[in-house]
Amino acid sequence: MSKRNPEYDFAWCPGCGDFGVRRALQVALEGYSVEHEEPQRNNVIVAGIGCSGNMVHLVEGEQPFGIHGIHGRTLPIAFGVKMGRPELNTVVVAGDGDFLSIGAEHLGPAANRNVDITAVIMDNGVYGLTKGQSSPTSEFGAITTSTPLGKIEAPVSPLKNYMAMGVSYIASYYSSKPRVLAKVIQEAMNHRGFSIVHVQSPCTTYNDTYDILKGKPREGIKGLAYDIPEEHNPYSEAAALDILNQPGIPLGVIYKQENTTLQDRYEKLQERAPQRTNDEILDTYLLKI
Ligand SMILES: Cc1ncc(C[n+]2csc(CCOP(=O)(O)OP(=O)(O)O)c2C)c(N)n1
Ligand code: SF4
Ligand SMILES: [Mg+2]
Repeated sequence: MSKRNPEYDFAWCPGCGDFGVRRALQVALEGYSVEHEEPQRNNVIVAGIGCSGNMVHLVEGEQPFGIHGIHGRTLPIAFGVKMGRPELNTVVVAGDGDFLSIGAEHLGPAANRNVDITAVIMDNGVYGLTKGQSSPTSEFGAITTSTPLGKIEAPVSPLKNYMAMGVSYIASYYSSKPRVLAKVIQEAMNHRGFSIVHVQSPCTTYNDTYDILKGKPREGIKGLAYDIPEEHNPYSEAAALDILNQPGIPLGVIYKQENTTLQDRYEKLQERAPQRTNDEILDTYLLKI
């Protein structure tokens, strides 16, 4: 529980992957503030609803602004923040349920607009906060509280979906390596446009995937997670698609694309907009009979 927010009693279970993501996010926010010589309050965290969303109350140290919004609506809220205060570093934190189920409809528009927002997604393949229902990334056949006889849908492929929608920065990571994750999150914050850092963040209570991700090297069992080779060129769409078509969970930056942001285009539009006084604007609403 954050000392800064003693009125809240949010807590994560021991071993929850979200602790590692919190450490990484704190380091990235501090790093970003130092790099840009900005106060911490120029960072805004927009959180969804879920154990992952409780991040906004649990960040320690110097506090950024925080908005604990509505389930599935992190992107519209962050969009509003960015349009109103474009100078603020706006970061979404959400779970796989929040971002890929109820909130999925907002992904396409955000990618298409290339809104300058960074999303850090904590994927644990389950609805943790509501006690273990299946989520879009739960495996086919998964036995959960909402699928007692096994899930009958295939899991979605978040990284492939981001790519297909045109997200301009896509990274995939793992919560157990917070130092490396912090660097990726900071790079994503510096990316101009819509960036997503999709983090495997195991839920130790309802879906403990640590062994599946890491494997058991001593027993010769390989994990699903593997480092993207250093020679990978993230600016190549073909190379990114190649990685996405491999089995396993890639760790690293998969894709980057430099493009204008919605804010760039909006500023250009403002230059072309006719300058009017308030009276002239009001006048346009009057019925001329
Ligand atoms: C509109 C709305 N629908 C449903 C809920 C109930 N609800 C709260 S959190 C949650 C799912 C959380 O799963 P996820 O986003 O994966 O977060 P996690 O707890 O796993 O980090 C649901 C369905 C809600 N709060 N609001
Ligand atoms: S229920 Fe799962 S996701 Fe939620 S705090 Fe516990 S371990 Fe983490
Ligand atoms: Mg989840």
